[in-house]
Amino acid sequence: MQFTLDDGVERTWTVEKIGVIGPGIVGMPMAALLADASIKIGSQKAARVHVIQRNSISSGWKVDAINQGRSVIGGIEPGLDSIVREAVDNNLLSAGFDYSELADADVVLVAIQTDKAGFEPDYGPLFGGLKELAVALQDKPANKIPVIIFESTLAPSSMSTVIKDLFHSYGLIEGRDILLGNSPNRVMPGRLVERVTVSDKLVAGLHKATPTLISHLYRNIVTKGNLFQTNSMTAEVVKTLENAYRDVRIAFSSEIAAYCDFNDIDFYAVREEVNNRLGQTDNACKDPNCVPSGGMLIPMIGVGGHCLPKDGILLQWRQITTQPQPANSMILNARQINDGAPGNAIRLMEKEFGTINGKKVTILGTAYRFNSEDTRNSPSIQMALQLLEKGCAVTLHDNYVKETDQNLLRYEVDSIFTRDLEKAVNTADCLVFATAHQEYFNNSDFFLKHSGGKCIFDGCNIFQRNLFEEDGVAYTGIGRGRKGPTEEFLSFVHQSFLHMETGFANELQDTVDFLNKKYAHDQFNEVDFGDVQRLAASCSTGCVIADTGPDISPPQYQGFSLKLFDLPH
Ligand code: SAJ
Repeated sequence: MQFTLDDGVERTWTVEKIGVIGPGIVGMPMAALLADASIKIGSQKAARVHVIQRNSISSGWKVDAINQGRSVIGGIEPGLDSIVREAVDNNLLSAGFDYSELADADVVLVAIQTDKAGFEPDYGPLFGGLKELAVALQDKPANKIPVIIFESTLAPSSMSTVIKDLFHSYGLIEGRDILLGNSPNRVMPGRLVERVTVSDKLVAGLHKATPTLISHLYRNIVTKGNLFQTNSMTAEVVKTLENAYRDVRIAFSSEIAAYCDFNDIDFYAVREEVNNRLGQTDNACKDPNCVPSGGMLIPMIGVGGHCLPKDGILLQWRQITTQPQPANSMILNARQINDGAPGNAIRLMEKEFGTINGKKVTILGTAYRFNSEDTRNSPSIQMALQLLEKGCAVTLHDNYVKETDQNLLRYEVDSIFTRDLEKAVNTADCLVFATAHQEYFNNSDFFLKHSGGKCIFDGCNIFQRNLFEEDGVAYTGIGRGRKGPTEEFLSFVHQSFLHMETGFANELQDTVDFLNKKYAHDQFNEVDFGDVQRLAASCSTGCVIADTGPDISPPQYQGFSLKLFDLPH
């Protein structure tokens, strides 16, 4: 494949060595799939993939594991173990600690976790890795222009400012010595291989040649999804808004469910009907392992994981830190609402079952998502801490999570954690289903058998009310009211959702205008709102961005309107 940069020289693209920095839930499947695909670009030899891992106490073991042909990701990950084994057996995949191995790489994928610190991105670990990469690339062969692809989530404008500047400070000039690109991951624990293979993916860069090169490479592994080419800042905006909008839609549903629970209305009937009216439906009301993608999402005991709690902040970082007054933001409101969810779940339990103080409570599911070992920002841990404060004897159960899990240790809940289901259930007065692991919903008979005298709180839409109530067991859960909704209420929820869609679009348009004014350094790098709508719609978990509209008062129903809309004007 030929490509041309600003010097006008026509070059042939050759890919014989691919580096992948950070074998986590993003880097591990990407490395394995790229190696397994035996990619030949500009050479007769299949490209070899070399993974770089920091030599830390918690993760250094991954190097040996990969070199022995083992995936380093726990939980149920269909396909991943065998792909890693085959790629290592075929001598196409290896791992090590030494960044100098990447000096002659043609492509480097960066899959180091990014985070937020207050209202700013926390690029500590990312920059640690990039500095070592930059040092290694100072010894690159003169004729090579490595393409550095960020799979990591970046706050909008990062690529054209802090990241470009970092490489520049090591004498590596974008568009001359290196090409900076991004293809933000859309992975999902439990479906890592499937997501890369079938999902649409954004491929972007600062130079217009870069997305074409990345597409050419990724076409080998994204075999059933589309690759959408764009500029870096658009990809940064789309990536962060997808999760920010998910967070907003969960907050929306959480407020509606709280109203329903207070008034004994069946939230799931409301959700089905309103999503029908919106034309944004899914199967998640009935299937606890269906990833919700309809308009209204499903409120649970909180919003965990690494991405949703931070990406709204990353999206608005530049505005928040530039403007003197507090930001006028639905995205920030949603954060507060969702952070309050574990406490709301406890209040709902107490409303139904009476005071919980001093009781023995077992939380089933410690990972933040089903069938996974991932405990990052897990609401189960937050709920456990709040229950401990109320004097409860708390047990956390999870068969996927390791006893040495870093978050169990960090929050000092390792001593109340067990993988023994029978023990966890038998000792409890109250069972809280927090994560819809298959192990739980395939075992309803076990829970029925052991639920005598206990109360059951369904915090993750795992069971239907009648399953337990028919056996006389005290059961409640988020959104499990008994009455069907009135037409007036349905219409209010529908109108409120439309109000939220427009409000979110208006907020996003402001962000796009702000970013363009300050950070789009040429026409190629400008963000177009229509493009953002089009690219967000390619997210497989549903991300319909409405058109902007007039700023009008929020709908009300018998004096109730959503806190999500309480924006200072
Ligand atoms: N949640 C709800 N209700 C819902 C959906 C989710 O309460 O209806 C909660 C979950 O229980 C969990 C949290 O939100 O605690 C996050 O779960 P998630 O399934 O929305 O997303 P993640 O964090 O596992 O992965 C997201 C994914 N984004 C989307 O689905 C839009 C994934 O595609 C991204 O690759 C990933 O973030 C990432 O790395 O950014």
